[in-house]
Amino acid sequence: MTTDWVLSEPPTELTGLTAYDLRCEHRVDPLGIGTARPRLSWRLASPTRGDRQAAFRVRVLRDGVQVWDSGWRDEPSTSVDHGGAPLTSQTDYTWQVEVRDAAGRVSGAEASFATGIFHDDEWEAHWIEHDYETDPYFEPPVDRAEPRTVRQATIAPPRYYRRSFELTQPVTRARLYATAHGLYQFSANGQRVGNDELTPGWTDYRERVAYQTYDVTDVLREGENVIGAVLGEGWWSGYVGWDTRSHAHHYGKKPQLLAQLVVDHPDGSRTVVATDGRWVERVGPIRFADLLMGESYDARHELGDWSSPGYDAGEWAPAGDVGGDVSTLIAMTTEPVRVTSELPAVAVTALAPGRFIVDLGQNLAGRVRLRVRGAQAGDRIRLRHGEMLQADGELYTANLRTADATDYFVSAGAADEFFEPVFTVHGFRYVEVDGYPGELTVEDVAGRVLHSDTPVAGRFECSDPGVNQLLSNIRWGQRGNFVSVPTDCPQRDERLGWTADAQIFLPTAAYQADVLTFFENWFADLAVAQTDEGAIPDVIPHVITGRHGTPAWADAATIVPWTLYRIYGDERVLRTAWPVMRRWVDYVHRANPDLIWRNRTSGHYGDWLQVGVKTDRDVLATAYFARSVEFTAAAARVLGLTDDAAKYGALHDEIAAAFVAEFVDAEGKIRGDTQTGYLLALAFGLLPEHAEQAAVKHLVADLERRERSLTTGFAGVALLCPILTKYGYADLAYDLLHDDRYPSWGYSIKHGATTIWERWDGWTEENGFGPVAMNSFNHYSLGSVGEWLYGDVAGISQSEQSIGFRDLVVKPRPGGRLTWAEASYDIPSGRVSTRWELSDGTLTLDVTIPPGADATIHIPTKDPDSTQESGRPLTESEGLTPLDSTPDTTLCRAAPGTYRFTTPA
Ligand code: RAM
Repeated sequence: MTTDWVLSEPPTELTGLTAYDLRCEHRVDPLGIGTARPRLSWRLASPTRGDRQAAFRVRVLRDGVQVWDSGWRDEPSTSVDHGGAPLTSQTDYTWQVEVRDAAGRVSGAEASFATGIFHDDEWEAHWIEHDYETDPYFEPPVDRAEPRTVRQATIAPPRYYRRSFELTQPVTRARLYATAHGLYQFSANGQRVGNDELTPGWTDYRERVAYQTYDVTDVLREGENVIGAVLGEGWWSGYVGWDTRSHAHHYGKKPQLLAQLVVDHPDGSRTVVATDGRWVERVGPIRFADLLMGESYDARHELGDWSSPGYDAGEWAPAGDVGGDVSTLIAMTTEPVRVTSELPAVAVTALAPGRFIVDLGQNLAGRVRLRVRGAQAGDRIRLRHGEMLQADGELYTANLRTADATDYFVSAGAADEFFEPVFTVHGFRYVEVDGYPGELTVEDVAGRVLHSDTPVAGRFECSDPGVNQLLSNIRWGQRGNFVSVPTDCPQRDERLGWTADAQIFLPTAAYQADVLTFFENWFADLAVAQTDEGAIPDVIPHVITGRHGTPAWADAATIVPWTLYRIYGDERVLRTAWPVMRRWVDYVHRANPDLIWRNRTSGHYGDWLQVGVKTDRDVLATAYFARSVEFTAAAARVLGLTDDAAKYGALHDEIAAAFVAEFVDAEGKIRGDTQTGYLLALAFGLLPEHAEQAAVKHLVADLERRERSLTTGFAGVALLCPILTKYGYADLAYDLLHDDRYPSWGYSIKHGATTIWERWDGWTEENGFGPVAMNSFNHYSLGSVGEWLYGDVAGISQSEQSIGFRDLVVKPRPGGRLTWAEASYDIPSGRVSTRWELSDGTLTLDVTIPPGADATIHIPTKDPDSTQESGRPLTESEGLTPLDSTPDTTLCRAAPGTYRFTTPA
């Protein structure tokens, strides 16, 4: 287990300005980076108020010899691109950062990274596969008794590959570069290599196949060595999505493996062992594996020490060598999927002899680890996974559609056996264990939580258990759906990178984890999927044909890069995305010269899964058109593209004017008169002032008319609480937050939700389970309210002009049932924390601003003049500059440091 997905402790016992959390390409000590000019960054902490980085110096070293020195730079920046000669392929580097404070005191920190394989001609590896010429393609999955509802025969059993080789010299360094068309897990000399799961992850394999780099120095030795891998189908050739035309085999018909082991010896020589026809292969205990369908493991077919020296592989067959085309290979640029937590079972209920329901207490994406005691050889145990139970206590699986989510374990008859599948992942809270010998107990089952191991970046907690549960559900929604790509759901036959879901949830996701490289990687797939005309498919990676250019979905093309840039302050994101952004808005513009986006709206889902009302589709589309053009103009400004900035800036204003002319009536009502219509217009800044006020009035009136009940779907819900708060109706936002009537977040929580549901009516008292055709209980989209919890309730956000949170806005909003709330969040330059508490008529607000940022702090108060900081008037407080306060807010500007404000509440 790598992390338990909690925010790390900040550095302690500081004596002065300290650089910590060094990253190369935004990753900690990465191996196998793919660029010769990596981004190097660090965070700052200091025990001293007002402390800042006056200057920094970065050096890059190879074997202790300096290859680049940035020289001292009098800048507050906490990141720099390697500026020396391009780095060398397959080489280890260390790098050091020194930071100097205003008083001239210097401190430093060190980290490392290694480059990957930069040049195609360095690859000696060939793709290898099972030789289907000499062996029938399909080996029946003997252990899966049930006839399949779908074309199962396309899935072949995973195969084991191995290669034994001699090393005649000691090993100074050994790196394994590995990937697959399919899914792989490597072993060397009897040990598993690394702890990554579902490698190489899902990318648009037609263009980009990521290889991973592992350090295996300590595993190899002089004499005989063995490396080997088990290879499954995964996204390459297994079931993905629901599209019956091409349910499986999206990229290829059979899996292939490619790997290159590079061993350095003391005399400077190198041994390379690469996949080729000298590898041998065979089937083993995994008889069937598919991401959607599940896995079958027959312990009677275990291969013993198959990846160890001295093993007799006489019966293994030569692997088929299909050549060395490495044109699609790229270095892995983001954290892989890992098992990040293990959850103990909370309850086991016997339904019949040998048949049990296990409750893990949490809906999650992953799989179980099962202990089997006292089984006879050949006993078969079936595990079915589901998110909910039916009223009769049986597993609810109707919402899985054709995803079987069923694993099988066949015993070899040993006293104690363990089973955990390798090449599948399920979305579930409950497991039905059928065929278990004897009594199953909670000790026999654990939930293994799998997701992309994006570094945790934030935490939020408050006095209200319901709100904490909501936050927990949002976090688990993120964990369950950030599985290599941002998916809509982890359980049914879908699990696709729906673009609207991703762009809507991104701001919330970024408060909880560092998702920069995760989204950069996904955006690279978005870029390759852009059509010649400029449209963006609805799902990325692009595996569902015929749907592209949908309002709010395709706009991920502009929203994702601009949002990433704003949050992480890395211009490279915009440079890469620029052509995609421009081509996307030009596509919409060409089809809609009158600037109302009515044409080429593809499937047009509107404000998806609204309840009771339908937001006008042209309103939604045109608002998004304006938004995309606004961000395209903004990107052009950052990139110094003056003409484009002017052109798209003007276009944006014209779209906004067209929006008003077309949709806003004399009373300021927006066509359709729905909450989402007003929210879009307000949030995207489309209205002149008088219309803005009217829109707020109509929005509030609609909520009041409905007894403060929401009607928003995926698009509108993200804007609801932030916009109400912005316009002075935080009390309404809190009412929605605490509401537990249908439809609301609280309604699902009242009924036991541990994740965010796809639909407000996923389950209702009146109708029970919602429409079975589409009813996921783990969808993050409606969880986009998380942004408001961090940004407004705890009060951590940035000013409109700010990039990378350098200009923080600390503006907590005590309200609702809350008596306290707190959050911490890792911005690029360090950690921000806020905590407010109401007690005995006093509001106490604790704030920590890291070096590298400044903050405007808004302290809600009954009496602005009596606000104090650490018992002193603000004017006497070091690091603070009082600003003009309003009757209900004390305002000040704060330098880095830790502050405690108190004020009458
Ligand atoms: C559903 C997905 C997704 C949504 C699309 C329109 O199939 O689950 O959440 O974006 O439809």
